[in-house]
Amino acid sequence: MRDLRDWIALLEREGELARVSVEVDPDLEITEIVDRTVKAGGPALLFERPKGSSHPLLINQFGTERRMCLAFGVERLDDIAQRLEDVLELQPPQGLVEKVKGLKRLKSIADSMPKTVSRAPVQEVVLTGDDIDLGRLPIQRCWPGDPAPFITLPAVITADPRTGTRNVGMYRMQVIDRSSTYMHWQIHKDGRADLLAAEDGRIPVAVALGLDPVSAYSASAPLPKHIDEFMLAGFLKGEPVELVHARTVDLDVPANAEIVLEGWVAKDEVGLEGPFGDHTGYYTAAEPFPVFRLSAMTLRRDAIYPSIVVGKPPQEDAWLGKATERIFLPALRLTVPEIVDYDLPVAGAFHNCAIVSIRKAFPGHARKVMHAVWGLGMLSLTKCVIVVDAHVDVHDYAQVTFYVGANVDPARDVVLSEGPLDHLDHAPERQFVGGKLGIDATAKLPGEGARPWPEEIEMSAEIKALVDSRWSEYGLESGPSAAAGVTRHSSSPLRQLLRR
Ligand SMILES: Cc1cc2nc3c(=O)[nH]c(=O)nc-3n(C[C@H](O)[C@H](O)[C@H](O)COP(=O)(O)O)c2cc1C
Ligand SMILES: [Mn+2]
Repeated sequence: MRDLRDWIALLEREGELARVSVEVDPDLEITEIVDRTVKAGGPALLFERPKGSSHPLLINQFGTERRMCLAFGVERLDDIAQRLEDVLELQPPQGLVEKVKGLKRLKSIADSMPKTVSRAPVQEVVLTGDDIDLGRLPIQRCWPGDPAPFITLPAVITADPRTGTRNVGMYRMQVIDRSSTYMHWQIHKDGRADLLAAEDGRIPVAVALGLDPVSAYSASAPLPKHIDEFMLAGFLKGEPVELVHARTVDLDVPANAEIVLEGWVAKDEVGLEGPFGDHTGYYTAAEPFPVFRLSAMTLRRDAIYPSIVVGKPPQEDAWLGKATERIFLPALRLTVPEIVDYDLPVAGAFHNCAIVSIRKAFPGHARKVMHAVWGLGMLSLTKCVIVVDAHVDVHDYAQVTFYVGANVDPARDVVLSEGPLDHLDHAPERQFVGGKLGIDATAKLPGEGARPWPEEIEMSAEIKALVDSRWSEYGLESGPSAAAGVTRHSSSPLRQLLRR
């Protein structure tokens, strides 16, 4: 998919899009409609007549697992991770066949690099000076306590002033007036680091709105600073992101975007951003953030404005987070190979809790993994880490609760540590730092100060096979697979809610 239009067409063909043709107010009204739609597992919504704007508004494009899979062209989100794993696990090839396979994989990386093009639909209309007007766009005010409209689904493009490396991040932007916004670069994020590295005190910034879904997702991906998020997008799409040079700043922008905002952010110009009804489920208090001053606004004549609402989970962003959880599993395993799987519960707003299963091999192993998680990229902000054994399904919260209850002696198996916390976490006494909780719910080894560990109850394979084969004789209603499925693969109510 090259652009948002290909994506909207696909959604429509798949029965995943509803058009709302009556006039609807981007001030709060859209939020309430979307909140109900997301919670009901409903379709993406294209508001054709947002009040006060001639541009349609697309929202809830990511709101279900099915749409997320359609966006990536996969059956299950785990299939995306498989492609990454193939590249990450690249070993020196043995025979000729292996060598050819290896070259193909390397080629898939080479083909991921963004390429520059000359045709740019996003520059059909170029507005500068007094013609710049954010008021043309149907920017939502999401929650009653928000003081202004916020741009919520942007891909914010900067370059590291020292190396020139591109960064793309999703950071909300509170509208100040027709040609300026705040830039919500949290303390741990790459965009802020680019600004801090500027020797002359300011950096050019470009904001792309309305991208193909994979490029839009990639702006939210927590890549290491020196990796360009558009390269990840190209790899995941299987075709490069097409870029064109911006009109008033020295940056490249997606040629097929719907809208691009160009401008500057300076270190010494800050103002009070917020409060904002946030993905934590609370209003984040007003805090100083830098101002983004527009030097140009370029767009397609009939540009479609993309938006998202965050709030008390689950909201649409749940599936952006789940995509990240799945896509980054191979990278996580590369550094901590004993990790089998992990789950970041949506209700834990992603940074509050991580459940990790490991192939436990030695005393203290669960503690090693907790500290690894607290030392890895954005996962380092995780407040609570629960470690379980390899056979436990980390996505089944009932199973996890069982082992947390049954296997844990709080006097021995709970680790209290300290470290950096998420920018938005309101609970710690001091912002940005506070406590960490580790719960070791693995079976304990003799070397870990446990009495002989009892055996878990499990029916023998022979009896299971016998009952399977005789099931129809018993005259019971549910089939053998259904009966067996209840114990082994039950999913948590939250996952079922998100699946609907
Ligand atoms: C819908 C949505 C809104 C977000 N808003 C912000 C934000 O306002 N500020 C921020 O620092 N991160 C925000 N994030 C998280 C960042 O996009 C994410 O941490 C990303 O990795 C940042 O890019 P970076 O690693 O290049 O800094 C948001 C994520 C999503 C999905
Ligand atoms: Mn980055």
